[in-house]
Amino acid sequence: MYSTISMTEKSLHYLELEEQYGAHNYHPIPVVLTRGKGVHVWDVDGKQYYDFLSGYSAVNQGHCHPVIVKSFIEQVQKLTLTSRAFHSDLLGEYVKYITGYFGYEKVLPMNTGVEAVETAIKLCRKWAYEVKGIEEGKATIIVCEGNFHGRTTTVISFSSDPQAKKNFGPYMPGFTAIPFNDTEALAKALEDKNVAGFLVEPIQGEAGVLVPDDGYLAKAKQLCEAAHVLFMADEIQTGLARTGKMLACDHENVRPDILILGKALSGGMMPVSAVLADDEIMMTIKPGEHGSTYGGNPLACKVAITSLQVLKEEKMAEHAAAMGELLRNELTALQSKHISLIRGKGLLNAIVIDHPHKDAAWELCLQLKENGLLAKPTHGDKIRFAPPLVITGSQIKDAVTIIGKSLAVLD
Ligand code: IF1
Repeated sequence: MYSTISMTEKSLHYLELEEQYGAHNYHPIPVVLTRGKGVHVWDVDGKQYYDFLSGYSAVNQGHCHPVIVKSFIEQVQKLTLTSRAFHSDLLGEYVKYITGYFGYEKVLPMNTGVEAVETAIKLCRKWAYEVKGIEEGKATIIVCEGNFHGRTTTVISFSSDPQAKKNFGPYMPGFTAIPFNDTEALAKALEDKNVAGFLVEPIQGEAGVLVPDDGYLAKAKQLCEAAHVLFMADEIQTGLARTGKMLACDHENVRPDILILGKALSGGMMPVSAVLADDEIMMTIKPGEHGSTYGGNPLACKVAITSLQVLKEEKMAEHAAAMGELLRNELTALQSKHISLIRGKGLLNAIVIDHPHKDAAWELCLQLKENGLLAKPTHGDKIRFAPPLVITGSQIKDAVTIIGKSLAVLD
């Protein structure tokens, strides 16, 4: 069943440079990309691919979206960084825009996703001590098994993935893990008076696009409210139109107490993340208590405003909903004996491969690459299908033809 991988000398050259001089903390699909536009990327030999990963949902707006690129270039020639020691004429405009966009009183700008998660944890703890009145040092945060929230030492402390965690201890205390999609377990965990917050991904991405039961988020939010506990949604991967709504929580009309955004907030141009909350929570942090050199820099502010505008103006949420349905229908119509499950919402989808060989999903991804489509396995037997949201119906059909053809490698 092993596919022969065609590697040109040119791509091998880049692979070898990475192999020799870069840390070995990744195991990428052997393709070397040099250009992207919309749903497509091109390798160093000029071969074109559909990008079915979208930088793990960072390029929802499509590669090098012309409107975002224009905005980026304008700002990069004008002012890029002031630090927060001084004001800029873009921070004010941005914070007004993004809070209005999502309906919160305040925003705290950061850079990477995990920094936003860390910010949410700090906010939650501060609120717990200064507003809720939990005894200092006692606050706990409930998280879900199978979570992925990033890679800092604190955040991996409550990961259930040994790969992410092993030999990186000692671990940060103060987190309790419960099963995902289990409101009874949540209700039980909330009986502890020292619980300050519940941190959850509305759909678990890294776990293999685990979509919870309808009503889970609404019920969880309700339980948190009753227990005077903050509901914190990590929408870094699920947010910004990816699942067919602006936020995945919108599917159940849930408004998180703390909303965490990242990735597509810059359309894939640079790391831009944000934490949104109302004053009762956000005003617990005072000058000098939290921040970041690059957080809220003028370039990020400008790019984020434009990235959010593009999502709305091009109706990307509605489009993702329609294209996602088409994608799942077309995948189902393949009737492949190698696909045991197709799941997802909007354009955040995954298939589960049913095959005796443990590397079958990896082999399929290599074959997909040969046939012009890039995707990556997660947790062994799952493959995520999450193209940029600008994909058209005929491109979906074309891509599924490639997937169908590639599945033959598993026969
Ligand atoms: C890598 C996964 C995806 C995230 C959620 C926070 C973060 C992420 C829900 C942290 C980041 C990325 C990280 C990336 C791979 C990718 C990933 F497979 F690891 F789990 F998307 F599913 N919350 N996810 O998904 O954001 O600090 O990276 O900006 O290589 O680690 P970050």
